[in-house]
Amino acid sequence: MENIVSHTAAGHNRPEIYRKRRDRIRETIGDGVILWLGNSLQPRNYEGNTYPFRQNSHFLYYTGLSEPDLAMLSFPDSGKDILFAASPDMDTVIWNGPGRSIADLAWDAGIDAVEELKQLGNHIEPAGKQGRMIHYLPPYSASSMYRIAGLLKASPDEIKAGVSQILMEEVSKQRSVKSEAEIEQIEEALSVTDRMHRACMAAARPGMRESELSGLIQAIALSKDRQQSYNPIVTVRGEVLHNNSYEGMLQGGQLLLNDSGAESPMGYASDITRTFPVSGRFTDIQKEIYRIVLRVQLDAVDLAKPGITYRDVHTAACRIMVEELRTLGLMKGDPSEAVEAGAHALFFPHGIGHMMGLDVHDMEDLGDIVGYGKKEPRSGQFGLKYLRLSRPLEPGFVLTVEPGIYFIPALIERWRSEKQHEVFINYSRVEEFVSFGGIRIEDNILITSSGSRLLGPKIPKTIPEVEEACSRELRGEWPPM
Ligand SMILES: [Mn+2]
Repeated sequence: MENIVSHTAAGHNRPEIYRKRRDRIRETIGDGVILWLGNSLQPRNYEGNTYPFRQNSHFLYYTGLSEPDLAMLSFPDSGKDILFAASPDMDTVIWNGPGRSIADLAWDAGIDAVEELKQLGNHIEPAGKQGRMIHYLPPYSASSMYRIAGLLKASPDEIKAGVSQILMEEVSKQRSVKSEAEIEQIEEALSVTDRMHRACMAAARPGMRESELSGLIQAIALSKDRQQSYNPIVTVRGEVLHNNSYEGMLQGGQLLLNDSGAESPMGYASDITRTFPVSGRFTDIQKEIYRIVLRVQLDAVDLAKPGITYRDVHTAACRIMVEELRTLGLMKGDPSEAVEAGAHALFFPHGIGHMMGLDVHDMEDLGDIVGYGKKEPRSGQFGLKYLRLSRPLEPGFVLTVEPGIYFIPALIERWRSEKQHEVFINYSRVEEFVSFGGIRIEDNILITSSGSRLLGPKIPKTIPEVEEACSRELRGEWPPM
């Protein structure tokens, strides 16, 4: 178990944490050389005008270093690591400042040996000639692909084919179980996210634009020098699952869906969704649908514990949803059969949740190794194919629990015309809801030895809590709330 690290305590025991993480991965890999590439700045519209920098999460996990253009080699046989960084030239110092020295970076990461970045190839070449395996993870950006291809003198196709399966598996195993230090980071991120969501509920009113609320919640994070874990979804069109436009105008009677979360100082994600009435009061029919989503969410949280598969939690959640939708007359027939057939996916076309850590969809760059067992391929069924986590839960996993009910006009129209699942769906009743929008409720939980624990502060979630939070006034100080 790692010690709890406080980001305010000048990171005095950080080097030890990263050294231990690398010791473990070196021991499990056993031989060869592990190549870790940090990220580079990415151009926005020309090379000198870049997106805000975000470090590669694996590099962050094993070094804690968040500067661009770093690399590391780990040698399992000797138990050593070498950090590679470029010494700044005078132009860089003038335009970007001197930055931290390579020696300081290495010290913070607990690495004993440093080299100039341009020497990296000179260390890889002899290893390759000696026939030693070069382990690397799949590059997800074109620039990393280009760098690895150059270093290993191979084509992008060869690089894709040559990724280290064992490294992917061991990294996934190690990063899936969160330490206390990591949980502390996630809860720290959630404390900012709590304020983002409360401020959004308090500020929203008819006549506003979605962009004003999106700007407000991002300002709260930015004023604490935090990025968002992902592009926030702030929309009155909640049925568009990843709606990334903010041009909609808020109208009385509509619901606003806010799916957003700040990053922690060390880059950990948070991922929270709340849906609330623009006018501050739910209508009766909104209450009905909201109550169902909330019940499904609470029941799924209750079910999550070590040993149960997340696929079973997902299936149970879908069944409860169908039972409830039956009482509203939207569905009919046997709930288990309806879920088996995938009929519920008309209303709930995604999975119940995913792993979360340094990435909001933790380690999605490693593919289904993270969320699925070796003998369990992902389903191709509509809806179920978006279940990102299926495997048995273990203590230390951090997950999102995020059911939703959506009325997607194009999908309803398509299914109705194709007479899909007519035994389970009452289309004439569904038509009455076609302009309803969508509701999602999402929290982040930690799997404990006996069950689960909700992470972070309690963010308004029940109908009375949400209506109370909507009735508040934003306070005058900056940042609000
Ligand atoms: Mn999520």
